[in-house]
Amino acid sequence: MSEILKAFVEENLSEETLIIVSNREPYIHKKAGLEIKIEKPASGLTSALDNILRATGGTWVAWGSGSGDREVVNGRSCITVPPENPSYKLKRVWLNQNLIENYYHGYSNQVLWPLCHITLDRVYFRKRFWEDYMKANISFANAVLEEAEGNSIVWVHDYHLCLVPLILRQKRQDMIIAHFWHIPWPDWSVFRVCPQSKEILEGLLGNDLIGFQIPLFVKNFLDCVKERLNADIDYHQSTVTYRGHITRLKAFPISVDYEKFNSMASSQRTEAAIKKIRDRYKLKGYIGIGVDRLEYTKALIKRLQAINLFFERYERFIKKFTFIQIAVPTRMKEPYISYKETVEGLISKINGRYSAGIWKPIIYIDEKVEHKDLVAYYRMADVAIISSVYDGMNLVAKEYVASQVDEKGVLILSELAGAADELEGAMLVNPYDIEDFSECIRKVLIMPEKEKRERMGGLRRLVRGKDIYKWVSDILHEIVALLLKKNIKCLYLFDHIDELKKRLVHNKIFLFLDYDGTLTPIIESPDMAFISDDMRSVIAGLKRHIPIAVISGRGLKDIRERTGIDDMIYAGNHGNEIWDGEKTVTTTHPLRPIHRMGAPCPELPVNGHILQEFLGKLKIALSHIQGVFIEDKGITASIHFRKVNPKYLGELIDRFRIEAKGYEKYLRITTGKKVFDIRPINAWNKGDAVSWIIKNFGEGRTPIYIGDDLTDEDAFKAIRGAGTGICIGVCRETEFYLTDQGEVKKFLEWMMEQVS
Ligand code: ADQ
Repeated sequence: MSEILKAFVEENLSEETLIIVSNREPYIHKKAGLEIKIEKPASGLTSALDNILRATGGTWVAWGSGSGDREVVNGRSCITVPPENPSYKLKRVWLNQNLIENYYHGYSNQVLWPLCHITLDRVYFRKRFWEDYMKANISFANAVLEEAEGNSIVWVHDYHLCLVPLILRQKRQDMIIAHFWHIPWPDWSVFRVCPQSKEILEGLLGNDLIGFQIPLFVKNFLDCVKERLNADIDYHQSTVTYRGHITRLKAFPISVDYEKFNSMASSQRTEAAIKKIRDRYKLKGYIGIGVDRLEYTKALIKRLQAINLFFERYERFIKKFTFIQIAVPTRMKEPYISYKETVEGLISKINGRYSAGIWKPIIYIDEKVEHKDLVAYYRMADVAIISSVYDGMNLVAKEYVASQVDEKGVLILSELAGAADELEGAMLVNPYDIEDFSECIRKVLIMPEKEKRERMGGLRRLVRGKDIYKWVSDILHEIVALLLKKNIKCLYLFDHIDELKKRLVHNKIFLFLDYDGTLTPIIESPDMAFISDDMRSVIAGLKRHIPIAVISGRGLKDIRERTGIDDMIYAGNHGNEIWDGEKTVTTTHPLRPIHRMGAPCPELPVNGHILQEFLGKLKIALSHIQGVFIEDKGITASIHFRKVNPKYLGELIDRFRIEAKGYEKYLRITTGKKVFDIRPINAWNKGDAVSWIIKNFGEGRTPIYIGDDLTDEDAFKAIRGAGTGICIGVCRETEFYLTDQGEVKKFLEWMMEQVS
C-alpha cells in the first residue's frame, strides 16, 4: 500500500512539496548525561504522520520540545529524520517557558481539549492563555513561511494550531492549506462556551480543506459556523464560503498501519514475548488489555469501575480473568497528576479487594511500551477494553484488531469513540453505564469461539481495507482535486474580449443562454425571477441576426412565458423538453438515441414513477420546515430552500439525505444555488440539449454558452473545443467569466455591435 501511495504522490504531487505542521514533533532529542537520546512520542498523531513523510519526503514543522533538540539542528533549526534512514526535514519551532505554559498547557490543553471532549467542568480559561496561543500560532506560521516554496502544500494538524491557516492565507492567497482535526468537534451548544469561538472558526476557515474523523464532527462544525459567522454554508457539498474563500469539509477516519501490526504480531519474536509475559506474571485464564495515555477522556476510571463491578457480580471469574492496564503518563501537569493518582488508587483498591494468593486482578504497567513489544499484549489478550467518554477515533482499537492474528479476541469499544462509527463487530458499550459495561465483559468472556472469530474476522477485513495509507491517500486525493481547481485559468471576459472577437465569424454564431442567475439575478422566490425589459429587448434584437436558445431547468412553458420572446428556441426541464420556435419537437439525441418528449417519457416509466414517489416522500418529510418549495416539473423536479431559515438548514439536509437513500440508482441529484435539482438518471442534461439543437438547427455554427450553475457545466463540456463557454463567476469548465447579469447584458450589447 505504501508503494501505491508513493506512486500516487510521484504522479500527482511531484511538483509540490508537502509541509506537515503539528505541535508534537516526531523525534525528540533528549539529553542523557553526555549523550543525546532520541525518543518517539506515544501519540497516535505522530506515529501516523511519520509514516507518511517517510514515504513522500518534505518538511515537518513542530515544537522543539526536547532538552537536546537545539544541539542537533542546523542554522535554520532543521534536522533530517528518521535517524536510521533520513528521508525528510524536521524544522523546530522554539517556544519559551511562558508560551509552553499558556499556549500548550493553557489554551490547548485546558480550553480546547476539554471543550472538544465535552468535559466542560475541566475548561479553565485565562486571558494570557489566549494571548500566547496567538503568539505561538504566529511562530508556527512563520516557520512554515520560511520553508515554503511556491508549490508547497501545507497540512496542519489538530487543535493547537487553529490560527495557522488564516495567518498563512493572509500571506499566501494561492497556497493549498489543509487541516486534520484529530479530536471530536462538539455541537454548538458546547462550542459556544469558547470565549474565542469566532476567532477559532475564522482561523480554521483559512484552510481549503478541513478533515474530521467522522461525519458527525463535520456536521457539528458546519452548525457552529452557521450560528457564529455570517458565512454561506452548503450542507450538501459540505463547504463554507467565508469572506470570499471556500473551505471544504470532509470526514476521513484515521487508521493504523495494518500490515505492520499484523506482521509484528505474527513474528516469532512476539510468540516468545507472549510466553515471557505469561511466565513473568504467572498468567492463567482470560486476559484483558487496556492501552492508553493516562488521559481522563480515555475514562480509565469508568473502565476500572466496570471491572470492579464485574468481579463483585461474577465472583467465579476471580483468578480466571486478569486485566493488564498499560498506561503511559502524559502532559504531567494538573489535572493529569491527580488523575494518575486516582487511577492508581482505584487499581490498588481493586487489587486489595480481589487478589488471591499470587493472582491479582489488575496488572498495571505505567510506562511506554514500544509497538514492537505492545503487539504481544494485543495478540495474547482475549479482550481489549476501550472506554473513552469521547474520542476522535482511538487508534488502540484498530491496533488491537490488526494484531489479532489468531482472531480469537473481542474488542469492547465505547460507543462514544469515533472508531465505533466504523468498527462493526466490536461490542459497543456506553462507558457511563457501568452495570451494562461489566455485563458486557462477562458476555465477551463466555462468547462462543465461533462468534468471536466471526466478529474479529470482520473487523480485521475492515481495518485491512481502510488502513493508514488509505487515509492518507484519501486526503491527498482531495488535495490534488483542490490543486486542479486552483490551477483553473478562467479569464475575465472583458479583459480578453479581443481574443474572443478574433475567433468569431460573426454570423456563424449560435448563442445559448441559461435563465436564472444568467439573465436574472438569483432571488429568494424563484417564481418572482423575471427578465428585465432591457434584457429582453437586447435578446430580441440579437435574435434577428443570430440563432438563440434559452436553456433552463424550469419547465418549458414557464421558461417561454418568462423570457417572453416568440419565435426562439427553448429547452426546458434541463433539456428534456425542446421548443423549436413554433412547436414542441420530438428529439433524438445524436449520442444516446433516447426518445424524449414533454410528458413523462415512455422509455422511462419506472424513473417517472420513482420521481413522483420520491417527491411524495419529500413532501411529508419536509412539510414542517417553512420556506421549502418543491417544484414538480413532470420529468424533473427542484427543491428550493433559499427561503428556509439557516437554523433549519441542517435538519433539511439531513432529512433530504435520509429520504434520498436508495433513490440514487434512479435519480441524479445535484446542488445548485440553494436548490436540489432532481432528474432521472438517464434523462438528458443541458449538454445533450445543446448538442442536439446545434445538430438540428445550427450545423456549422460556433456555440457560445452563457450560464452560472452546476447544471450548466454539462453544456460547457458539450461545446468544449467547438465553442466558447462563459460562466457567471469563476468556474473550472469555462475559459471566460463575467461577474453578474449586468455584465451579461453588456456582453450581449457588444455582440449586437459585432453582428449588425
Ligand atoms: P490520542 O488520543 O493520543 O490522539 P489514540 O488514538 O488513543 O490517540 O492512540 C494512542 C496511541 O498511543 C496509539 O498508537 C497507542 O499505541 C499509543 N500508546 C498509548 N499508550 C501507550 C503506551 N503505554 N505505550 C506505548 N504506546 C502507547 C488523538 C485523538 C484520537 C485519534 C488520534 C489519531 O485523541 O482520538 O485517534 O489522535 O488521530
